[in-house]
Amino acid sequence: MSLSADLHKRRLSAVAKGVGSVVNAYVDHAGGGTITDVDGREWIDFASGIAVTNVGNAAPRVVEAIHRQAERFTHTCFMVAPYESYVAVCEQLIELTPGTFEKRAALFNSGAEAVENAVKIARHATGRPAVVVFDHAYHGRTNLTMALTAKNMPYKHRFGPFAPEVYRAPMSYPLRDGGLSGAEAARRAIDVIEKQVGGSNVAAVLIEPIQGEGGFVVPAKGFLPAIAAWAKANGAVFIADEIQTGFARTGQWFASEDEGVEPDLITTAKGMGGGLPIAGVTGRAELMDAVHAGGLGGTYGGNPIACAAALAAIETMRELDLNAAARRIESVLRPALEEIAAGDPGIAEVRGRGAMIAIELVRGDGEPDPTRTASVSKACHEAGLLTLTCGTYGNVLRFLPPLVITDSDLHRGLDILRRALRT
Ligand code: PLZ
Repeated sequence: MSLSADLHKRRLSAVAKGVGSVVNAYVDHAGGGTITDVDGREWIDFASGIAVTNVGNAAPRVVEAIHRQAERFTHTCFMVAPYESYVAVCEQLIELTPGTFEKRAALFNSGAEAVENAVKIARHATGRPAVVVFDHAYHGRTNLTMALTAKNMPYKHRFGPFAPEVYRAPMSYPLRDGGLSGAEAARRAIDVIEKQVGGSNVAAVLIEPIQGEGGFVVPAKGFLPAIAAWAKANGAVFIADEIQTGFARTGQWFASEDEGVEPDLITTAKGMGGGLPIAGVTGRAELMDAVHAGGLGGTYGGNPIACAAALAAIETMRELDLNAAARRIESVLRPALEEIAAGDPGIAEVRGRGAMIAIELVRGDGEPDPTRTASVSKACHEAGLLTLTCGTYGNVLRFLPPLVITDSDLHRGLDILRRALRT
């Protein structure tokens, strides 16, 4: 029996079944753009641990920073005895997020926790209850964020009742909304918000600038600015969930920048920590500082080792210019995928931005094809390419390579994908 098979057997009698894994191979080590399992099998990594290892796995600066910090102290709790690196991460968030207005930041452990806190802050600052989210949205698995997330299986099924005062508006999804322009799609969403919620009840409008789990849905140009403008005009907080899109993933520090949108609050996690759990809420000082002292926090939020890793990850992004790297990855992946799509009627669209690119698979009648998507993904895994699926209909194959991946690994990955699509 292989070592992975052995570990898998142990897992089945120790780990709860509700926790899934994409592959049943157990990792021994990973670096840059590859992952090697305990049997010595190597995968080209087009997943980045779901858009986390933007700086690569075990990135040298991150590893060194973790070592150094672990020797000084591992934990004091920022709410008990504060330390510099927490402040420094907040300074970086303030500097890197769009908007030149006065900002503040606060640190948490996970994306869901950041989203929860952004909603808490928006409600507190506005004194209003309602939160508007969109079709296909993904914001997490905690009780409030399950309510914010759209898809039932596997995220919400039988886990209710969910938090109240969450309202869903239609998303701009050009492939599936008849090609509405951004302005038209925004009009449609705003109509729902105004008629079904009422502008003056809305604490926050929360949106992923490019949807992640929901299918790498890129809204039509003009949609995000129109929704942000509506929020502003109605005294609602515009929150961009950049947990998946942030930190150089799309070729800019944040995807909101693409259309010059300046969110009131931005949630971040994943890529910011270079692999360690850390998350943030960053935004307008008057909103962030509206909350009473002691109103935000948690035992581990902004843990010193995670802060050290985040500072090193951000430094790596700057020094290696990973925004440019993400654009270079797009320049390799997009034309190759478009060429593949041109010869494959089952691929309805190639979309995304930077190193966040996907293909949406459909059947002959144009309906979503989750079956083929799952089998292509599985064929990729068997041939040594780690890919992920996503989408409300499970018919989107997404590519999220680490931004330090080499061109040769990108091409090797594309070759595996081509073969997997043909079989
Ligand atoms: N907001 C936009 O993408 C996490 C979740 C995978 P956490 N996405 C991956 C899964 O099946 O659990 C995500 C996201 C966006 C929020 C989150 C939540 O971040 O760190 O997983 O809590």
